[in-house]
Amino acid sequence: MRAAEETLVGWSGESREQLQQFLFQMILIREFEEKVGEQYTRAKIGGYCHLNIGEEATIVGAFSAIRPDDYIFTSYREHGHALARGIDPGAIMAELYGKATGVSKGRGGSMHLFDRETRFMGGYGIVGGHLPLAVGAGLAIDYRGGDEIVLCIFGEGATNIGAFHESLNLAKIWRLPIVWLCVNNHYAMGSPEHKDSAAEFLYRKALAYDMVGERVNGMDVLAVRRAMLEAVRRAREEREPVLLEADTYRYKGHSMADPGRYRSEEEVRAWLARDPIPAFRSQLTNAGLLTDQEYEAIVQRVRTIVEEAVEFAENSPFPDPSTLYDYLYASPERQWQS
Ligand SMILES: Cc1ncc(C[n+]2csc(CCOP(=O)(O)OP(=O)(O)O)c2C)c(N)n1
Repeated sequence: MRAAEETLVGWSGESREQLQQFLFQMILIREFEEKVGEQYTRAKIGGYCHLNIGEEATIVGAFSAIRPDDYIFTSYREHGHALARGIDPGAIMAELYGKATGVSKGRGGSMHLFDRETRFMGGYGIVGGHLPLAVGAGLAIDYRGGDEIVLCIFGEGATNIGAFHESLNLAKIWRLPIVWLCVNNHYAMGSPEHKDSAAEFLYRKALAYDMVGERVNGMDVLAVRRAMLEAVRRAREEREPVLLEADTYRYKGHSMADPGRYRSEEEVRAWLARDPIPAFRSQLTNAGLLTDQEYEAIVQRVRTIVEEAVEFAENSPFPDPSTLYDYLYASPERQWQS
């Protein structure tokens, strides 16, 4: 089997089980998100809702390279990030439904998934707003003398926000253990990247802060994993923050409210031809690391998990109205009374 594994482009020692686990996670994200889209159109899920469909290889490759005690800060497009972190799909779906059993107790919704146990520090709706928070976490790690790292994920649109530049600057000055992962899906809502950014290659923005910047094929799970393993090593061992740009695509609109008409059919078709899931499946099959039966079993397992997640969300209660003011720093009730 070793010989077969060595025929796999980008292979760096992962076992057959681990490689199949990556495929499982990618399919889980795809099918979970497709179900979310379906339940949104049935009005089971409300509010803003952004899907990760197309970005699965970037997500799974990135999360495979970090430790359970590392911290994660991410944007509103984060259902797949939470799944790759190993958070219970039922609790994620319940959060999207606004149910009390959700990861954020039904108070956050799609954009604000949060799970302290897995150090998943959110889900943030303000573009680039979480980057300074990642600096704060990096500083806390440094202050305590820990060896965890922070993985901070954002879209390419966020690299044009002031907070991006301030955060990278501070991270470098203070030598904080942060991997900045820019998920470049080439559109910030309806704006193509070249209309928002003066720099053509976003990873080069790292140069302004004497930081290592690198671009990776975000449709190739093993390529992302390899680049991330090196970025994480640098951050953890050398206290060097790194900017990694993953070149990827979102197959759906910006959010559920966007039909995505600003992209040509040819462009979407060209990216669909690079769909990371069938590509990884055939890579594994050709290397003798996946049989058709094993593939079918993975798909079946995913479908059961997604169905169970929906069932759990459907059967869960909404938060009790009497708890409306729980978890707030200040109670509006008391302010009204005074
Ligand atoms: C500070 C701020 N400005 C504008 C918005 C509205 N907005 C929401 S998402 C988005 C696009 C961001 O694109 P990108 O950072 O590339 O991430 P993607 O949605 O592609 O994952 C914008 C402009 C916002 N949420 N916050």
